[in-house]
Amino acid sequence: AGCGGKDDAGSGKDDGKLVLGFSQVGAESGWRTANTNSIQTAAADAGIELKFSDAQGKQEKQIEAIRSFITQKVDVIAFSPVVTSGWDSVLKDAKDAGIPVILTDRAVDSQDKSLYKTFLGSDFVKEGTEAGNWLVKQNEGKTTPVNVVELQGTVGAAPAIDRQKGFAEAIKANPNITVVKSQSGNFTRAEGKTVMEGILQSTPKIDVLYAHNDDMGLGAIEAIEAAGKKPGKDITIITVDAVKDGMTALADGKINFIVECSPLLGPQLMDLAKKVHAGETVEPRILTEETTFTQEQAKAALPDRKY
Ligand code: GZL
Repeated sequence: AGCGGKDDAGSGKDDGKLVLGFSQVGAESGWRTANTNSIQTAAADAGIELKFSDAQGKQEKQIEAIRSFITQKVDVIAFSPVVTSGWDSVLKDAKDAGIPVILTDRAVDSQDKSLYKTFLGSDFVKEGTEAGNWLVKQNEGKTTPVNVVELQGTVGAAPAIDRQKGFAEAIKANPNITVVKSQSGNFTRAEGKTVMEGILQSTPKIDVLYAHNDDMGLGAIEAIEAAGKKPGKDITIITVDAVKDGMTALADGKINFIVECSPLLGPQLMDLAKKVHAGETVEPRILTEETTFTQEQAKAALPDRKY
């Protein structure tokens, strides 16, 4: 032990760079890959040292990563919470350690808003509403029943909870539109396919598929085609995200409408990390810009899509 001089080793600031610890959900979808790329590229561009952890979809691994960032005394912690609940304890530890926390992409249900400085991400209820409104418009004036199958995202995740809520509210405008089956496909292509295979066996009349992300929709398309039905024609398909594979299927007529959810949060996250590290006040809620796409709009937009 030295003569009590300041120990810089644990400060994580070996070259004066801002050190950001980021805990990512996993690598479950095309959206997540694009989100990770955006964060890693933006950190490099901003001269920020990024400590990046992939939790493979497990909350306990995210909590472990956040605790490790606290031990390493990083300057700022950011994360995309895989599910909404169970974060208060570890966020309190970060607060007690004087490390500011930024939420990106998904929300937490903590009542104590002092546990994080800001939440940067989409309005998932609005995304669900956009999907529902489009379907209502497509069925304006019709009185025939419209049976909807819903592939939900990860159970307990903010986008799954809110996209279901927004959609259910919007389709109340036409009582002939009903969700006859709703099941989680965990935001992955593989599970979207297996869950849709089961639903195709058990549900006689399916008019519409509403999938909470492109990846589950693309998996479901494989099951629909294997069952001898035409996706986009026999079954109208609505998804959320607008990643390249989804937009390609939309342009090809296998999907009918996509609500965009932008994964490109990296640059804004780095600006926010610098601001909170400097002790500046930031907006508590920062909404990402996003739109919707029809088949024609997808054809026009595809050449310029970044992800
Ligand atoms: C939404 C994000 C969701 C995407 C999915 O912001 O949390 O998780 O919609 C991803 O593709 O898996």
